Amino acid sequence: MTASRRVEPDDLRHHLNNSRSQRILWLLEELGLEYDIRRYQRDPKTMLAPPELRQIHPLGKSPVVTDDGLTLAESGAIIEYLVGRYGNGRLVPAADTPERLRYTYWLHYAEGSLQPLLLMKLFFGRIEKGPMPFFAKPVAKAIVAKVVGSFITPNSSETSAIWKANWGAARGLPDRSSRLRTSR
Ligand SMILES: N[C@@H](CCC(=O)N[C@@H](CS)C(=O)NCC(=O)O)C(=O)O
Repeated sequence: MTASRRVEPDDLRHHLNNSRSQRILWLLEELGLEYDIRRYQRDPKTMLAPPELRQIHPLGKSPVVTDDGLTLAESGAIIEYLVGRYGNGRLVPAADTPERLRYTYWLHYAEGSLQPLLLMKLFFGRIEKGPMPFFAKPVAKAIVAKVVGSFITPNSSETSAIWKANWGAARGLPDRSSRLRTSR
């Protein structure tokens, strides 16, 4: 880890507990940057972010960073910004190479393909356990079973199989998912 920048006092990361912003903290550490953190706590009942986070960015989500007067949300955008501005060529493959395309693919895959399925799994898993009149329970259970069985499980199995096959290949193991190889 090399320290490459002294962050000004108003440069901040806005950290919501138990959230994706952990990944940005990890990246800031890898880049050896100094930074300030402002902490926010989720509402323990709804698990939503507190309203103060909307004063930083209208979406009111985490992660969000403030740097040099710029406020930026969205994990992938923040990662590209930090690596591009402070990485000095580290942590990113050279432009216009198959490796760079692979990097871009997986960066977007996390939020674009994988995370929506994980969230659906989480939320649908909560429905059955939530409070509801006893007569509504069988209906709720049937709806959850239908959505989980016909959409969430098949999609998440396929999505994680592709992920595992590709990361195995990245570690020198056989790549069984040729459909996702970058070709030029
Ligand atoms: N796609 C966005 C998702 C941001 C997001 O939904 N963050 C969650 C935390 S992991 C959040 O702020 N949840 C609180 C809320 O929705 O009120 C990203 O990757 O930055």
